[in-house]
Amino acid sequence: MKILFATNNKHKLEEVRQIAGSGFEVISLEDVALTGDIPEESDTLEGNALFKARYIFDKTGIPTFADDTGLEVEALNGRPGVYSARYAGPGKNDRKNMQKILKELKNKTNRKARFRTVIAFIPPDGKEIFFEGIVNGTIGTEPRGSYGFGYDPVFLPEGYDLTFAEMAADLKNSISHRSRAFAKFANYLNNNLGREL
Ligand code: ITT
Repeated sequence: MKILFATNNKHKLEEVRQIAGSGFEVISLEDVALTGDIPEESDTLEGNALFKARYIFDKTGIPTFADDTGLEVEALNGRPGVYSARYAGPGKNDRKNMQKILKELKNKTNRKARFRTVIAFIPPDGKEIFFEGIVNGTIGTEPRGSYGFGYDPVFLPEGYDLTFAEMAADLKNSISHRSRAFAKFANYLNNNLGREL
């Protein structure tokens, strides 16, 4: 079964390929020779995920999915949320984004946060399907660890004294927002599309 992942983030692609295992062939934008940023202008994760998936499906005709992910911090009223990629301003820079959050949370006792991933999938008939995955946790006081990407060094998932960036990929993938959303997606593919893709 071949599905196209509309992402320019190679860490996400690698994660999803590990999560998918051998059940699905996840092909990339590179495999279909599409380059360039896909615009993200919606004010919801659902809107951005759908736009990315639809944009690439319309160009390729291949069943396509995209994910949009946000880090939602309780004491910041859910920010950065859908603006996670550009939180510290234009130009994506993980370090600056994390520093901004740590500064805003300085002296705050409520450090609760969650990662939320929304996957949008456009199947062969062109309709739109969504899957959500959430992991709860807290924001640490300084970045720790070198695995993963994005905000992983400051996020400690519930039940662990480790940041996502201190976890080997297998452990992050067994509990992460993205793997939870992808598990629902894989279940849908197995139940609805069989081997026809
Ligand atoms: P695409 O849109 O091309 O898929 P992106 O990096 O722009 O890639 P998002 O808009 O979904 O992806 O990401 C929003 C931000 O959240 C961005 O700063 C990511 O680095 C970060 N992020 C996404 N998934 C994450 C994860 O699993 N762990 C830590 N940070 C993550």
